[in-house]
Amino acid sequence: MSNVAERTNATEIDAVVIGSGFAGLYSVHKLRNEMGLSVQGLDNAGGVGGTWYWNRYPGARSDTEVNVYCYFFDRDLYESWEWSERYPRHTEIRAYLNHVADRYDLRRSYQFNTQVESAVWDEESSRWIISTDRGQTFAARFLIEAVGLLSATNVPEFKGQESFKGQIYHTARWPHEDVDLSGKRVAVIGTGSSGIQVISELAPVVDHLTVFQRTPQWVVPSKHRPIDPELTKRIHDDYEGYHHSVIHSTTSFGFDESQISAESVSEDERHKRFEEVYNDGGGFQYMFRAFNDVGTSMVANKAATDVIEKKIRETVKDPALAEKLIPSEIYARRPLCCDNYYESFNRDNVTLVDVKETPITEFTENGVKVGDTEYEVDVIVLATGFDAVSGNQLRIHHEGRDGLELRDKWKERTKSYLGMTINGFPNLFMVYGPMGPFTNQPPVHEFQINWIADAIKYTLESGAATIEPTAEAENQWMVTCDEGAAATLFPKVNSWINGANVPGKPVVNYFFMGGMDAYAAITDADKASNFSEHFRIERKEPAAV
Ligand code: NA7
Repeated sequence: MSNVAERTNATEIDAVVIGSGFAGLYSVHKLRNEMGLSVQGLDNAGGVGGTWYWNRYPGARSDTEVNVYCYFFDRDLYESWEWSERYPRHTEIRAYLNHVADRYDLRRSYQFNTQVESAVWDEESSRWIISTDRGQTFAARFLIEAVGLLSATNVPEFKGQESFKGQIYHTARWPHEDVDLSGKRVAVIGTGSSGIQVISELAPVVDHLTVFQRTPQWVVPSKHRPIDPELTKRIHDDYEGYHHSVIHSTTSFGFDESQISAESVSEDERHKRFEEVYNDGGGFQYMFRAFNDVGTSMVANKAATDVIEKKIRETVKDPALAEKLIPSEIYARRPLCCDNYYESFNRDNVTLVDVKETPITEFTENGVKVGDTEYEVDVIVLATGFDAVSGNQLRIHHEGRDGLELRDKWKERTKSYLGMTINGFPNLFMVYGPMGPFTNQPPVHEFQINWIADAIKYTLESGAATIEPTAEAENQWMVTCDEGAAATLFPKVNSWINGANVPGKPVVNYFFMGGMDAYAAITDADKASNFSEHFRIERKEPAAV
């Protein structure tokens, strides 16, 4: 038995991958099938899917068009899988990810229902010692954390929660068995992406829906429709070119981003263009396809919200209700889209309760109390979101070099280099970790995993023990990210994007907002220089294990 195995009673492995969503599955495929490494995948879910394993609430679907909400690494996979809808439901996304797991025989590398409890760096052997809630220990040269940007749930504590006699469901921990809500009185707390989808889906089904809204958000329709055959043909005719255009864009959402600023055109033209894109549907499209300065210019931003405001007033029949649904903040959260959202509030069986001024006081035996008013319900749906970006990483105890704890390192700021590597945490790679690009995820996961694979390959081929970003590189990256974010309007509004949705979490910048194209250039340059500029590569042989 080797030294490290003897000391730690661990199973030795080249790499541990945490997570089996889009990022985890491709990581296992890349490292095991393409690079020939031994890989152990771990996930606390009961099967593959990542966030889609858990998000099964009524109406749950991707609001990214499916032609870019999938893998690109295998053209045959891309072309042979037939999606049925432009914005796929959670069931279809899970079916796709299960198909991928089968097609590349990935399941045999995974152990599900397994929570990683800790990852501790062992200096002597240059290994990560990874412990699970099942009492297992792995000693891995490389640790890949594909734990999800939006996966760790944010569950507020409401006074009296335990006294409520009905059921309480969080959207991102929805039961696997069918939950029949027809004929029920249902409360929905939260009006973000998940809330608006669940509200629109449940309104026609339930007996009564009471929506508890703290902050209204700008919602445009998704204009759900079948996949455009023209677009499919265009992609098939120039697959490589299309993929290249996705990576070398700002947001990687696969549509033509505008090159024109709203400020440069007349008010009439602005209005006309926003109407046009609004009528075609899609939140990211509305923010990035109409003009290129909605996220940076107050003039453009106001022009964008003027059109949505007008639509809300046209749609919602009761003017007082429309007023309550119109946000007072600028358009600088993650943009939302959903069909029939505002229409739902015209229904007799839907009530909107504003909990901005008077927050929810408590849950009672029979429902939800706000001030002196009690709303009696059978079921409460918490659409209260996620401890985003860093939440899942911080739920694992990490100890890097010299006993440095990640929770301490990230107490004030979640620091990283490129959103993939952390100073003091050698051979640890995150997919879409903090300070990564603010984009559509699946194609960017693939891009990052390819980069990570190259970094691992370089480390192995050069006979090195470890690769780790320098403190200077990390600090400089933080400055780059912060300067980029400061040039946008996003820091002006509180949401999960800046950590403001979780009490006690640092309200800071968590993203590189300079666009995917720029990010690709920066990461490619590191690769081209053999990681020489921003990384410390220890060229000693790892200690005998
Ligand atoms: P979000 O977008 O974080 O939305 C959570 C919602 O829950 C939001 O409306 C919150 O209001 C509301 N909330 C949270 N806590 C409370 C309390 N205590 N009382 C009342 N209302 C509350 O999460 P989603 O799941 O909808 O979407 C997250 C991302 O997942 C989404 O952007 C996609 O990328 C996928 P607030 O705005 O904080 O006032």
